[in-house]
Amino acid sequence: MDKILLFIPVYNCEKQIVRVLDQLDDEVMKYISEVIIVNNRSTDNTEMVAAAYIRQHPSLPVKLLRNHDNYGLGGSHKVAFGYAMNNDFDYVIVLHGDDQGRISDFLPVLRSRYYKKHDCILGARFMRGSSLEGYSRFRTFGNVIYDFLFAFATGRRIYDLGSGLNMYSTGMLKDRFYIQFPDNLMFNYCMILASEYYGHDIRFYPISWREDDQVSNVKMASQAVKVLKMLKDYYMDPAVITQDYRDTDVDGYAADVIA
Ligand SMILES: Nc1nc2c(ncn2[C@@H]2O[C@H](COP(=O)(O)OP(=O)(O)O)[C@@H](O)[C@H]2O)c(=O)[nH]1
Ligand SMILES: [Mg+2]
Repeated sequence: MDKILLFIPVYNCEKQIVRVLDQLDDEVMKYISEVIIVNNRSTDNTEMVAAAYIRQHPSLPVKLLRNHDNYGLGGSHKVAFGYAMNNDFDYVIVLHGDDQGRISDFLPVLRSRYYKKHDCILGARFMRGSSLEGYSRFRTFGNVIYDFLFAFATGRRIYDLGSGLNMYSTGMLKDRFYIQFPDNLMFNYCMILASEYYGHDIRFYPISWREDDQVSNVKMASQAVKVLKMLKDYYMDPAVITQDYRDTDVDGYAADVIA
């Protein structure tokens, strides 16, 4: 049996976190050894709600972690990847805590052990077989264009730059190549570029994605420009991927287990 960690990043998800945890039924938990909710210093009641859920579901192997600082979404990935490796997990699944994705979309991947053949399986929102709810045509179109640009720069087909449902083998993460990647939402874009640079075997897998009561933190216009610059720099010289992309230095990505 593979030891699989489920990592749920949360930042101000008090309304959604219960719905996400309710997705963890017996069928899903057959494959998951442990769940960590990584609270990135939410300013709402996310932490209280998550802790109450844990108390009410003593048989569910869930821990609640609190980052020492607000590390951003990328920083929370670094916390979780570190946790997975320090605790001898073979794989880590990322599922965003704002209930936009469904972990059950990965059940076929888990049942067939498709994940074992590759370094990572990336949930894709813009692929044949994907389904989107509450996404405007404009937003979908923008994403498809960016997927295409990244495909051009990396010479690989790209169906999503960073959805909220992904699975990584810890073997691929071992040398911690990702540690100087951005701590914000651009973390995933670097992971895509890195897959070409380091030769990771990545596979996209179609998923469903919805937007109803979530607040997106992606500042579309300003991020779109930054991403283009990142891509251009990489295209000119792929070795830029080894640079430090962070605005502020963080030496340890640390978190305490609080429940
Ligand atoms: N925006 C943001 N999200 C964070 C942070 N830390 C963890 N997250 C989680 O990262 C996920 C993605 O963020 P979100 O703003 O929803 O991005 P989007 O879904 O791509 O529009 C959510 O589950 C957040 O709760 C953070 O510092 N900022
Ligand atoms: Mg979201």
